[in-house]
Amino acid sequence: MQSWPAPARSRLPGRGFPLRVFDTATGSVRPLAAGPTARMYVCGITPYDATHLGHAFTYLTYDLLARVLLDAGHDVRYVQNVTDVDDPLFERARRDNQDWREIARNQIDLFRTDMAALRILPPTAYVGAVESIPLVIELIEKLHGRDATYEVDRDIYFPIGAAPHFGEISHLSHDMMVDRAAGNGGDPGRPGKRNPLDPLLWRAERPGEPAWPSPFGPGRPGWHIECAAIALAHLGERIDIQGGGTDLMFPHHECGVAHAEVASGVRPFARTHVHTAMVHLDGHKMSKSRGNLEFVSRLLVRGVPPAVIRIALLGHRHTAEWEWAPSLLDLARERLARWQAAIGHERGPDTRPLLDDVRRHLADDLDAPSAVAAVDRWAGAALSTGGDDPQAPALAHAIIDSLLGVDVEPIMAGGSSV
Ligand code: 5CA
Ligand code: ZN
Repeated sequence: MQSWPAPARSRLPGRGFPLRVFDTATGSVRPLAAGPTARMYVCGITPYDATHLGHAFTYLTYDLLARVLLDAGHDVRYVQNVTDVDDPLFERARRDNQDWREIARNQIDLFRTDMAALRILPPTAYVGAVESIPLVIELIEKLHGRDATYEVDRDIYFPIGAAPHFGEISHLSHDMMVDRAAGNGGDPGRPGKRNPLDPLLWRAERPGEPAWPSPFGPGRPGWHIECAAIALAHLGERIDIQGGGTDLMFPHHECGVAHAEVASGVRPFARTHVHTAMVHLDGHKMSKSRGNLEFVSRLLVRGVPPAVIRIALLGHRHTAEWEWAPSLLDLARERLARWQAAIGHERGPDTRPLLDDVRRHLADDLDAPSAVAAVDRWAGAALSTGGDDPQAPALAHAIIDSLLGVDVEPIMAGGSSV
């Protein structure tokens, strides 16, 4: 599947700091300790109701993470999927009397456009579930060979009893796991399952649903096995970062990791589990099911510059939930104007402390708000006391562009923008 165009990235002097990041499985901030090539898998959208600001905040998290790794001298191999075959997508297609393939196509296009507008670094491989069905079949066969599949009325399940470390990412009680599985596409109440938490690997064909041929009969993949198959095939048996929103911790990531580890025999599949906290609106998680959404494209159509949206999102840490409010755009607009004016000056204050601060804050568990505050301090000094370094405005521009992903168009003192 086609990814979106990569934004230009300015070069910076020196090197960034090694990243420390909060890992869900251990519940602690730890050094990432990736090799020269960092491997990252991030769960992509199910293509309907894209791109809301919760999606945007999640993909901004991994954009910042990739920027920190690149700045520290790593290559980044980044894979993201598209869940372009799934129950919620079919439900939406039925509701709107549209073809699910067409909804998926249009929404993936919209998502790409929004990501490019927000200058989110694209994955090196952007991979659809439909195009990966042969990989899924191969992985189910591998699990079958390891005695880690069973059948319930032609559907194929994964026995979590085959995964001795099941539960060690999310650390939930059995009852909480059952509850979360029920609310996230699972079927804990289905008779005939060995364990209520066992996830579906292959769903046999049902009338009115799309199906693909397989050695276990026509049908379609379960959700978690798709991401496991794509990650294993495109990144290998061990990755550095598994990412997505906190809503994916259980059952999705727990099950996907169990599939990968049982199939490969390599543990841990993911060295670090990074989860982005949920963006809320009207007091609840911004979600398709509730419909409390604000869209990137709606803001863009209203004339909000993409840099303003990005700055509004950068004001929040990825580890804490927050509530969207339109007033955040006003604050971001004012902030951008100050940065533009500061960079429009012919000279400015020394940028070495700025570069050091932005690098240090981002390497500290992606502390974007503190990095933004460091830019504010530099811009404040540029606008008040001035500074006499003729290189400073261009360097500040490069720092903000390369590490925060904001391309600040300078506004010259006369008011014209360049
Ligand atoms: N296709 C699956 C993953 S394989 C999926 O969860 N799709 S999604 O469209 O529902 O969500 C896409 C990404 O956005 C996921 O990583 C999800 O965790 C994240 N996300 C969804 N809602 C929010 C929100 N309100 N705040 C932050 N992130 C969110
Ligand atoms: Zn996923």
